[in-house]
Amino acid sequence: MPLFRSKAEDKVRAAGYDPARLPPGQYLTEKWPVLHAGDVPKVDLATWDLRVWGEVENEITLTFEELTALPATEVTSDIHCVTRWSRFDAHFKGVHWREIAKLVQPKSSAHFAIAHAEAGFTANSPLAAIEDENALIVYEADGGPLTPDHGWPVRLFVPTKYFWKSAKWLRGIELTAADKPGFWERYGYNNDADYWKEERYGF
Ligand SMILES: Nc1nc2c(c(=O)[nH]1)N[C@H]1C(S)=C(S)[C@@H](COP(=O)(O)O)O[C@H]1N2
Ligand SMILES: [Mo]
Repeated sequence: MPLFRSKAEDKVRAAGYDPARLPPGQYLTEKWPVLHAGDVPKVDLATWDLRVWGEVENEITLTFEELTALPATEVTSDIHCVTRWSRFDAHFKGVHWREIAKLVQPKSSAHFAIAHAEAGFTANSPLAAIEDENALIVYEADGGPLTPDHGWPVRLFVPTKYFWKSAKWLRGIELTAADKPGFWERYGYNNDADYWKEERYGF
């Protein structure tokens, strides 16, 4: 799609960004679209917790207070959705995996991170993808708490993959030895989801 590509790149240039930041088949949007299956869950912070379990030495369950008391990290990174919109310089604040890893001590057999969200939603990534410098367990976006639509109180951000791997309404992270395709992956989305390779659908 050379014509689409050049128009999309022109828009990126006009917005003052380097067009090399736009993965193939994507276009830049200034908005932050809302996308998910099902309804926005009603979450009660008083009973909310985040469990980390599986191939770890110590399983943990953190309350929202305990999570937000851990050292915070701020990340500015680009979002690329499989439906072709990209949003540049999204700003997230939250807890980096390294802080969680100190508490749970992943075993050497831990190769995959399965994000578990409200209503049974799951999303799988290699553990390396959530160890990425810019990956984050997010509780603030663009300078304020997440909105319910975008995953309040806590969502995941997996910067190296299409955005469907970034589970909203996160409730747990399970470390596994073997991969376990998540909700969208079972629906036909590509398991690897590398936006530079346009791994959108199928295998
Ligand atoms: N819990 C949950 N998280 C989810 C989804 C979902 O259906 N349920 N959809 C994913 C998809 S397909 C996308 S594109 C992003 C959209 O996030 P946003 O609405 O904040 O833009 O959330 C991802 N996280
Ligand atoms: Mo999506």
